[in-house]
Formats: sequence, C-alpha cells, structure tokens
Amino acid sequence: MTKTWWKEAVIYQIYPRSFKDSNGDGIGDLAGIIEKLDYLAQLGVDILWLSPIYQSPNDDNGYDISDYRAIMTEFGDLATFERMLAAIHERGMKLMLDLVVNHSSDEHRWFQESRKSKDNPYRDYYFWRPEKPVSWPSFFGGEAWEYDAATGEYYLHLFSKKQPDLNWENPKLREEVYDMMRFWLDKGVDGFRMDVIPFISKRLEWPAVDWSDFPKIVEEVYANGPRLHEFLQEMHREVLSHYPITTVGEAPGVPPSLANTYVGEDRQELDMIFHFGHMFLDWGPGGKFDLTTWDLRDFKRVFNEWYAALGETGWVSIFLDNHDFPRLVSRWGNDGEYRIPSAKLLAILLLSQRGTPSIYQGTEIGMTNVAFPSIEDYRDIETLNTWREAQEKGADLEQLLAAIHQQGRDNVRTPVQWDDTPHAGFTTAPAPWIKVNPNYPHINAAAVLADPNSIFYFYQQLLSFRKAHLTWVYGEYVMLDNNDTRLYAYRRWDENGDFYFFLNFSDEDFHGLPGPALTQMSLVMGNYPDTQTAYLRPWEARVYEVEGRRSEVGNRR
Ligand code: TEU
Ligand code: CA
Repeated sequence: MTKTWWKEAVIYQIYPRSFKDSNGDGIGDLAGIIEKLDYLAQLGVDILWLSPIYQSPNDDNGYDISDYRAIMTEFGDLATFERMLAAIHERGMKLMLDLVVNHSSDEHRWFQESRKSKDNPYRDYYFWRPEKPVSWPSFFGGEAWEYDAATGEYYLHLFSKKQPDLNWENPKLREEVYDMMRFWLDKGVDGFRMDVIPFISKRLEWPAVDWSDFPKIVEEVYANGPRLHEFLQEMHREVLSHYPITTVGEAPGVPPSLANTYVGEDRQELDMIFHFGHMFLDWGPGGKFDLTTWDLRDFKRVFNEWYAALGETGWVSIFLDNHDFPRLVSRWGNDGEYRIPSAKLLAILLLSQRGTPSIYQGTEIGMTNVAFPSIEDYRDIETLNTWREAQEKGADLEQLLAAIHQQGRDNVRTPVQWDDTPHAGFTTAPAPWIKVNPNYPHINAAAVLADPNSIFYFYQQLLSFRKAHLTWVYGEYVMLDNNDTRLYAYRRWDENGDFYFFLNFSDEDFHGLPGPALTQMSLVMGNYPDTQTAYLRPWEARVYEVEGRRSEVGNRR
C-alpha cells in the first residue's frame, strides 16, 4: 500500500451558497468562508472542497457554469478568491475546486455560439442531432434530448435543459477544458473534485433504456462509456501529472468491479472516487423519491465490497452525506432522542474506513434534515421539477412532500447554523436565499463550541487520533458480524496497532459482541460517558485497542 498525503488527509465540503454570508445579501460567499477558516482549522480538517464557485445563472446552484474562469458575482471576485486561497494555505489547509465538465450552462458562450447555426465553430462542443436519437430520462425530470428551435435540432442534457452535455469527442473541447484546469492550478489550487466524471464519454449508438430502472440506466448507459479511460489518461498526461495535487471523481454508476479502472495505481487517471452504493439503497425503481426498505446488512455489504474490490492498489473517498443527499444523522442515525450519540457513532464510522473521509458542512454541529411545511420553501431544481411533474400527473402530493422531507437535496442546503441569533447568524439579510432549519436555537456552532462533550470536539479528537494512528488509514479491515442487522463491528490492524470497532445502529441495547472479550482490550474512545457495561446501549459506539499483540498481528494474513 503506497503511503501518501491525500490518503491521510480529511476533506471538508463547503456548499458556499449556504456556508456564511458576509455582506448581508442572504447568500453565502467567499468572504464568509474566509471568516470561518479559523473555525475549520480548529476542527482539524485538511482539504476544503468547495462546490462550484464559478459564474453561473444558478439553475442548479452553480453546477451550471457560464464562465469557468470567473467567480460567481454573488460569491465575490478573483481578488477575493486569491485572498481566500492564501488564507487557506496560511492555515496549513488545501483547496479543492469542483470541476464540472460533463456539461456547461446553456448560457456559456460556447453553447450560445453552438446553438446559433449548424456550421458554427462551436457546434461540435455539444451533441446535436436532427432527430431525437432515443428517449432517455434526464436526472431532473423529462427527457434528456431537447428540441431547440433556432436550428431545428435536438441537444443532449443528462441534467436540466440549462445544462447541455459537452462533447468530449471533440479534441478542441478537451483542450479548452485542460487549459481552464491549468488556469486554476497555476493559481495554486490543490486539487479537483470532478462532477459526474464517469459520464463524459457517451455511448454514441444511443442505446434504448428501460425508464423503470433509473440506477441501472446510470450504471449501464450514462456512466463508464467507451472512451472514458482514454480521456482520463489524456487529462492526467496533459494536466494532472504536472502538479502536486489530488483528485476525486464523483462516481455514480461505477460498480466496485470497475473501481480500479479509475483509481488503480497503474492507471494514471484519478487518485480517488466517491462511490455511491450506499446512497442508492433506499431508492426504489422510481428513483430517490420512491422510497424502499433496506437494512444495515445492505449498508455494510457496500463497504465490504468496495474494500475487497480496491485491494492494495486503489483508493476511495468515503462520504455518508453531501450536498445531494440527506443529512447523515437523519438518514443513518436517529435525529431525535439519540441525535448526539448517533452523530458521534457515524463520525467514528466515517473516520475509520479505509478511504479519505469527506465531512459535509454542518455535520460537525450535528445538523439534521429539515421538513418545510410547504413546497414554497424549497429551492432545489430536482425537488421543484419532481413536484411540478407530480402535479401534472395528479399524483399524491402529500406523500411526495413526505418523501421530499426524507430525501430532498434542500435537507442539506439550509444555511449553516452558526449561533442562536436570527437566521442562525448565517446572514443579516431580512431573509436568506433558503430558510434556516427551525432547530437552530439549540443546534448551532456556538453551542457545540461551548460544550466540551459536543459532536464538534468529538470530531476534533477523532481527526487528531486518526493522524496519530495511521492504522486507521492504511490498516487492513475485516467485518466481524456480516449478518447482524443492528451491529456494525469491524477490526482494523497492521504492524502498528490492532483496533476493534463496535457500533450499535439501533434504539435498543445490544448484547453479545463478537471479537475478544472487552476486558482483554483497552478502551480508546466511546460516545457514552461511562463505559463499564458489557453491552452497548442505544447508538453506543466504542473503539478498543488490543495491546501487546502488535508483533503477532503482522503475521496474521
Ligand atoms: O451529481 C450527480 C449525481 O449523480 C446526482 O445527480 C445525484 O444522483 C442526485 O443529485 C441525486 O438526486 C452532481 C452534483 O453533485 C449535483 O449537485 C449536480 O446537480 C449534478 O452533478 C449536475 O451537475
Ligand atoms: Ca453574500
């Protein structure tokens, strides 16, 4: 196993629009990020990944870019960006930008040109066809091929109509993308998170798909196209290999069996990917708002499979939530009575898998999902489009609102709760761009900073423990209890240490822990104040270390 800084690092994701507003317009911005860098340094994270900060009409909050070399007006300007980058580096942290090059905004100059005429020099920067080649579902509702009256042809958009897909078949487009990447890297940026990167090579025979199984379409048709690895290797050769940076590809539709085609050390493509197996467990055939049942065995299986598939040569970044999925404590924990212990349990899980952890903003405070009473309070294009389609079909809107409360992306896009002042101290504006979660008076950063037993300090401890015990990073992993639906228990070990993790994912006591007797090990940490019991209480998590067996474990493989 090759040792390197980005395997030992921890990522913290910022969704700038919702992080901190510095100038009272209700929208988070780069100067707001600068204000909070000391807080992030205190937490102990290493790499700040910012969701897109480029010029955008915000059809999809910045994932629709109209100018890749300019900062979104609401977020600041290049001078503020430079100031932010320097301030991040001064604190020993690194900056990772979001690279969104599967598609641009329809307001990008390239697309404005492209749609003008069939012989425009930018025509082939996108996919145009005289007839609709196939009926494919777009991620945000409706069809992925859109008629454009100007030239009477159809263009492809896997996401919204305002996010036309870029044509990577065109070498000129690829050169433009590489140039743009160099523009940011030359400023000193330390890496990229690459948006839906498995989608950039299209299946140009446009295969027919079965609309009733969306996850299958993603894996078999949208992702992992025929020229994908050729493009990634070219990008690596042309750009990535010339800078001391790191990369993580967002990889929906990539099964474990293909993992090492992206991140295998011999590939010269990406350093890491984010895998999605656990994110789709609760999706029914109708997609994310069509909820289905799952249990902890399914969840554990995902991590087992990825661990096995990567072996000693590939690496991933681990996430339990991000700006697209529900809050981790609401989805995998218990955000009511056991919010604090379950948030801490999930912190242990996140920071002790083999992979580079990615923490989403607000997780360190214990922020939860939100349940706005009315669709008027929602902002996300996916949620709003789904609502509109359901209305048109005459579907059950009450049921949909309940699904939105569980699954909608705005659950994680409400402003970060800084304190108990109006709008949680996020903004001084009369109203932020999206309402604050009404639970902010008791869930906020000021409160966790004032409480030595808070989730925040638990993360801080875990982050420094992980740095000091690289067994948690590089060590081997084995699950102890594959079939249990409540207990997640595993062992991580190498020649420097041997750790047992016991996590009770339930509201009841758990008796009958596997592994060595607890009395033969020493307790490293736990999320309950007293740890004398021989069983785990609801959402209790403990980590033990086996002492004095270090030389022995090395021979155990
Ligand atoms: O997400 C890609 C992706 O697959 C997600 O669409 C995810 O499945 C979906 O959000 C679940 O509802 C990326 C970005 O993370 C997301 O914010 C963007 O909207 C999307 O790409 C388009 O750029
Ligand atoms: Ca602002």
